[in-house]
Amino acid sequence: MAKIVNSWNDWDPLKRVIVGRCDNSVIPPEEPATSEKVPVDSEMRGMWGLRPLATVERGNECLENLVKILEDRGVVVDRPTPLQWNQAIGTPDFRNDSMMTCMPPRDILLTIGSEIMASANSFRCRYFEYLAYWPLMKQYFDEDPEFKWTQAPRPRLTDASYKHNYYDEKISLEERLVRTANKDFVTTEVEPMWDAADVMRMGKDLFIQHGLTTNRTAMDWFQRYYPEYRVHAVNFPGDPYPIHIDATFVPLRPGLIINNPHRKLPEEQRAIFEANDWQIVEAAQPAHDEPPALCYSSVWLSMNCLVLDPKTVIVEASEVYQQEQMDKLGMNVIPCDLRDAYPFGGGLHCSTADVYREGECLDYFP
Ligand code: ABU
Repeated sequence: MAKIVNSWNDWDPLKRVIVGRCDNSVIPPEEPATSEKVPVDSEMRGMWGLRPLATVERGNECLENLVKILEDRGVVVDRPTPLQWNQAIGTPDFRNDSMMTCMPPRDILLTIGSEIMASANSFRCRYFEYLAYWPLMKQYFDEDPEFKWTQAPRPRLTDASYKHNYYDEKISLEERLVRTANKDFVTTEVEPMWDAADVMRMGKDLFIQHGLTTNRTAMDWFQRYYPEYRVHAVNFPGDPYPIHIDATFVPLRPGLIINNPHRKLPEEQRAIFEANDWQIVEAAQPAHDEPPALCYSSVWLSMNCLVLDPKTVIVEASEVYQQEQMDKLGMNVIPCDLRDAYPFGGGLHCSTADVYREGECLDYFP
C-alpha cells in the first residue's frame, strides 16, 4: 500500500491535491459569524439562496482550468462530493436555514504530515461541509496505512460562541481597524474555533492568524495537540476583515514570503523571520479595484497563489502585477484563469487542499 498523504508546508513539490467544486453553492443566510465578514456595502448583504446556475457553471469551468494545469504537470487531482447545500441544518445547539458550498477546501482541511484534520469552523453554515470530503478521506484511509483521519473537536456554536451586538452596520472602517488592532473579534473564547486557511504550515512551526474566523483558544488547543511543534499567533492590524492568512502572508519557498502591504506583520512578530534570514517582501498591487460580483473576499486574492515547487507558482491569469513580481523573485509563473471562481470562496490556494508534497518536517526557525 502506498503513502498517499504527506505535506509539511506550502512549497515542497506538489504531487497530489484536492480541488473544490462549485456545484449547488449557496449564499448563506446571515448568522452571527458571517454578518461581520460581509462588508456593509457588499451587494450580498441581506441576500441569500442558491447562487445563479450560470455563475456555478462558470466557476466550475475555472476550476477545470486549474485541474488541467495540475494534471498536465503530473499532479494527481481529487475532487469532493458536493451535497445539496441549500438544506436547513440543525444540532442540539443551533438551527441554520442553509449550508454553503464545498469551495474552498483550504478552509476545511488541514494537512500536517500524514494527518488531514477537518477544522472547527465558526460559521454555522459550514458545520457539515466536511461531509463533502469524507469519501476522499475514506479512500485515503483504505489506501494509505499511515494516513491519520482526524476531526478537530466540534464547536457547539451556541449563542455563547459569539459576541452579540458585535456587528454594527454603522461602524466605520477606522473603528474596524481599531478592533483588529485590539484583537477584538466576533468570536468569544468559550471553545476552539478555527478555519484551516488561518494556519500557515512551516515544518515544525505553525503560524496561525487570530481574526474573525480563528480564536485564541484554538491556538491553545493546537499547542496542546501538537506539543512537538511551535505554535505562533500572528495578527495583521491593517486588515479590517481579518480572515485567512493566505491573502496576507504567503511563503513562496524557504526564506521568502510575500506580505500584503496593507496588512503588514507587526515588527515584534517579524523577529523570528528576520533572525532566521527570511526575506519578507511586499506583495504586488492587485490588478483589479474590486472583487468580482457576489464575492466575499478582497482584491488581495491576487496574492493567493498555488506554489507547485520552490521554483514554480500558479498565479491568476489577470493578475499581471503579481505575475511580474513572481517572475522577478525568480519563480516560473503559470497563469490560470480562475477569477470567476473567486465568489465561491477564494483564489488558487483557497480552492485547493494539499494531499501530498514531497519532503519532510524540517525546522526552518532553529
Ligand atoms: N479566503 C481568503 C480571503 C482573504 C481576503 O478576503 O483578503
